[in-house]
Amino acid sequence: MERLPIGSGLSESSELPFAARWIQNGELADIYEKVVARQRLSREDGLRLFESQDLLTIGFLANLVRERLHGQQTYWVYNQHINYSNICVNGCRFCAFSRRHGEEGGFVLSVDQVAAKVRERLQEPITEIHVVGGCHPDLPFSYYLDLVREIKKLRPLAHIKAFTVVEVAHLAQIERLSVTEVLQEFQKAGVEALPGGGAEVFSTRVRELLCPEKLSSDGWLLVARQAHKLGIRSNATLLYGHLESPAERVDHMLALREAQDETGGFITFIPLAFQTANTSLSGVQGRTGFTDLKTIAVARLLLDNFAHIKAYWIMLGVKMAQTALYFGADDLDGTVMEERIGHMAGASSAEALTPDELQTLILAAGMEPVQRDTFFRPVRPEADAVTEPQRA
Ligand code: V47
Ligand code: SF4
Repeated sequence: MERLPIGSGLSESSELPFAARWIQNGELADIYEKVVARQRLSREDGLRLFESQDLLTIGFLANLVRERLHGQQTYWVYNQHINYSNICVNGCRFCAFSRRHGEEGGFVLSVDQVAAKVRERLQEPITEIHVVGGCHPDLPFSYYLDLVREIKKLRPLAHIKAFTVVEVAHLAQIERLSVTEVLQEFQKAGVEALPGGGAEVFSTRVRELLCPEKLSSDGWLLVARQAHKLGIRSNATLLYGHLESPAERVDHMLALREAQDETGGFITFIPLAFQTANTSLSGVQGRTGFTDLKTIAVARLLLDNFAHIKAYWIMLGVKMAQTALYFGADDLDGTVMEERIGHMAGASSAEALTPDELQTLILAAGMEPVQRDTFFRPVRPEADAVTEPQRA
């Protein structure tokens, strides 16, 4: 078989004879050729990538795709995370954040308390407010709508990315509304996108062990499709590094790829690295550096219809997230500012990074930082009016 040069599809100058020999004589040569020819990878290819210990080749392949799509551009967003409540009926075994109703440590922020958090940062040119919580047994729909309207009033120029597919389905259930009705009301109130949480791993085996109470994988995909149909785009996550097998990771990615073929509504894919502390899986040692980098890289290679792969520094740690930029990731998420889900489960990263810190990380990796909004449109702080009008 005729061997393709490294960098086919890229520039001549990206030919690397040593890397070419390494890859073309290696066990992943046929996958390399598919990647260069822009062919879709199969389930079998995904499994072989996870089985292989040739991490540098896997990273090289993922980086070919990343560079083809984004060159050296690496995205970050000026965002603020708000967790309005941690009270949840689901009790997922991997979650250290949630509490049952009435349990010590449970909280619900009032709309005024959420507004105060937004107001505290009005001087900063934040372009995205990310809002997630648990599945509260009886917070009324009006609370969620008031929350969104209040944030929108205070921050009319920011995008509101709020409530996972699981929260949306839960609300529909307790309010006896259709999912479409809930989504339409959210949309009218000011929700522009949904965060990607709640997908976990689509494997029924794992869900039965870890989150039997939670919306099923079919349900998750259905609600995401419904949101996309209404023009509400969303993210997609994979929680990895616990009881799931590599095959279950691959199948999860392929289910998302199929849904994305249909709707095109997913913005970015986010592998969430499992944090073990304070969970009932504390003893599980499911993650290594290889798992982190391979999962990002395999996602970049299998999810050929996703424009973006996020290295979420909160869960990965800053250094691993920076390294992941050479394993297929093109986005670091953002400033975040206050994070509970990972930190209550022992994440050792900071809870916030400044824009300078994010840009320094990207520059130190030899890449070009691009500030983006929720939909990955570039933000130029000097030119775009991103500082909100001041209100009392
Ligand atoms: O669904 C829960 C995960 C998710 C743990 O869309 C854990 O931009 C790791 O949705 N270790 C919620 N992960 C977070 C989420 C999110 C986060 C960042 C960006 C975006 C986005 C979305 O957190 C949950 C669950 O999968 N999670 N416990 C844990 N111990
Ligand atoms: Fe509830 Fe989400 Fe935690 Fe599961 S992961 S217990 S749904 S807050």
